[in-house]
Amino acid sequence: MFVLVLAACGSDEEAAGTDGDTGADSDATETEDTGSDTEEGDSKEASEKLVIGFSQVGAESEWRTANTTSMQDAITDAGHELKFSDAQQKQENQIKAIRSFIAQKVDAIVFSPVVETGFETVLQEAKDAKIPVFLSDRAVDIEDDSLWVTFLGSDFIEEGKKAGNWLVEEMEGEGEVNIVELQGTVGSAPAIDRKEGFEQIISEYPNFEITKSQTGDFTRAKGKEVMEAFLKSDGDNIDVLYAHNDDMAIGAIQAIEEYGLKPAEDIVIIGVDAVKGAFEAMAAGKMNVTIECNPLFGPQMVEIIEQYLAGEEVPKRIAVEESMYTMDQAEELLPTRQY
Ligand code: GZL
Repeated sequence: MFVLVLAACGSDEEAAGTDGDTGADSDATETEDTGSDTEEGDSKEASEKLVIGFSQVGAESEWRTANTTSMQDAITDAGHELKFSDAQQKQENQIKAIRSFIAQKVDAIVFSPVVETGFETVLQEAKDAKIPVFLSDRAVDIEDDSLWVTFLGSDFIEEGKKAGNWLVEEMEGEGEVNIVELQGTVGSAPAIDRKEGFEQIISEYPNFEITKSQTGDFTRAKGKEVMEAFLKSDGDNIDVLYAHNDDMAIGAIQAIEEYGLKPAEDIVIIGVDAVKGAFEAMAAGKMNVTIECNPLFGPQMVEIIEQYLAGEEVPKRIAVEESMYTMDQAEELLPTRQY
């Protein structure tokens, strides 16, 4: 078990005697393993081995699966022990998982919150147990930012703005543009911010209007279901679909084809994530653009955890570099895509 001691307040006797905290304290200035039953070599090895609890949202999309694999591989490849929980997109399961990690006295918790609110109590419990929490992918809307060490993920507002700017450049001069929107999980950071970023841009253009907006919960099945309802109620007046992730866009493409329209021609299709499925749809001429949201930051997260537990300063927020890809690039890039 990884033990952090406070050079500032602990004498050697105190440090040697304590079974210690099992996690970084924000004042931690040095680290050592006080385990009395380990040799120098082992203790060095033991002190490097961490136990990391990872509370993941679920397995709702291609993006999520790639993010899970990236994080799990990074933790195990670094020689640490992984305790993994898939919350199946349920907040109560994430709260249970974090409490379980606390009870098991893990060294660190990686947490991708399914929604922005409702986690204050359990994050305070982790802080009280001196177990550092690292936010992965999604943020929480909590005043007290001492409840987590850092946030590593994307700038979702920027992603929404990229989608809006692409659309304006593509269709500015085309009169009235009626947009339907498939939102991500209600209350989640990506859904809130991708909507905000997109609207920041199109609100400058009176001829662009979001005529329908509903959650598809980031899944293909729900995306298809909601798009079917949009088409049924107003199919002849839809010019654009803005989907908060590619999985919902792919589900909607099926609905559009079954309705008898041509995706990417009769209805412009905008997705987010840049998963392989989107490149396949664009290469088939069924999707126009996808805004990249890179899930492959597992190694970066492990590095941050190790740095923090070694007593180094880490930034409060670390954004992942991202791009966007259009239909004309898809065929050439598809073989290079890693997720
Ligand atoms: C974004 C991530 C979102 C993806 C979806 O970082 O939280 O959740 O865009 C996933 O595909 O379900």
